[in-house]
Amino acid sequence: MQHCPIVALESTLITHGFAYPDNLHIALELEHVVRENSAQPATIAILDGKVRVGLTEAEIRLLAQAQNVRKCSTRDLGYVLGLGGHGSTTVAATIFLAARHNIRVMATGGIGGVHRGHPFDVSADLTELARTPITVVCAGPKALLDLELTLEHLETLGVPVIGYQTDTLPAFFARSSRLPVDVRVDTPEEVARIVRARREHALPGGELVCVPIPESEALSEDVAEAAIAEAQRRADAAGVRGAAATPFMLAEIARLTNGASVRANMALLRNNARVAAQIAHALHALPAL
Ligand code: PSU
Ligand code: MN
Repeated sequence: MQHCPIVALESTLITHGFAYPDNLHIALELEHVVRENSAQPATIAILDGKVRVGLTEAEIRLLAQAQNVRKCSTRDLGYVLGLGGHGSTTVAATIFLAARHNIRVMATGGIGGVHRGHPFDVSADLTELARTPITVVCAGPKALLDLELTLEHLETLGVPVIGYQTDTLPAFFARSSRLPVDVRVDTPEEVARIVRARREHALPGGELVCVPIPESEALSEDVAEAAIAEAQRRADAAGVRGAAATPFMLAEIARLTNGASVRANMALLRNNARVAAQIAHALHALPAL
C-alpha cells in the first residue's frame, strides 16, 4: 500500500495540448496543486525509450520544449519503447502505465471520444478506460467531440460516467452539455464508495468522474460552440485526421477565442487535479480489499 496517495498526470497535454511556455507552466502547476492537496503527483511519459512514472522538473522542461515527441496512445507505446525516443502519453497510455504501478486516480482536462462527423474516429481513451481499473477525473470529454455519441460508447463499454456536483455531463469549456450523467455524487467519499464497490465485485475497467469547470472561468456556450464549429470546418478542409485532429483543433480554438480557451483549459485542469487528489485520499482512507 502506498504511503501517500498518488495522482497520475498525462503528458500529451504538455507536448500536443498547449504551446510553449503555457505547457510548461500548466504541467508544473498541476503537480503543485496535487501536492497542495497532500497527494503525490506522477506525470507519466516515455523518455529515451523508457517508461517514466513521475518526472523531475528538468524532465518536464525537456518535454515542454522538445520537438520530436511522439503522441502515444496505447498502441504507440510499443513503437517508442521498442525503437527508442521520447513519447508523451494520452489518457489511454497514461492509465495503462499508471494502473500497472498501482496508481488508482488520474487527472486530465478532457478525455478523447468520438469525433464530430467522424463516428469511426473513436479515441482509444474509451477502450482503455473500459479495461483498466483506475478513476479518471476530467471536465467531460473534450467539447470538440460528439458528446452524445461518446456517452453511447461509454455505456456500451460499461464505463460509469459520474457527475461530480452536477446532474449533466460537463462540456469541457462550458459547465453543461445538458446531457444527463448516470449518477450524481457530491463528495470524494461517494466516488470512493462507488470505486470500492466496483473493485470488490470485480467489475472490470475504470470510472469517469466529470467535474464542471469553475463558474468564473467557463466560456459561454455560444462562444465555445462557434469556435469549435469553425475549427472543425478548418480541420475537415485541411484533411486533418486521427491523432493530429485534437492538437489541430485545440490550436485553432485558441486562436479563434484569442486565448480564452487556453485559460479555461488551464482552470479546469487545476480544478480536476484538486478533485483527483481528494478522491485519491478518500480511496486511501477506505480499508484495503
Ligand atoms: N484534452 C486536452 N488536451 C489534450 C488532450 C485532451 O485538453 O491534449 C489529449 C489527451 O491526452 C487525450 C488525447 O487522451 O488528447 C486524445 O487524443 P485522441 O483523440 O487522438 O485519442
Ligand atoms: Mn481522436
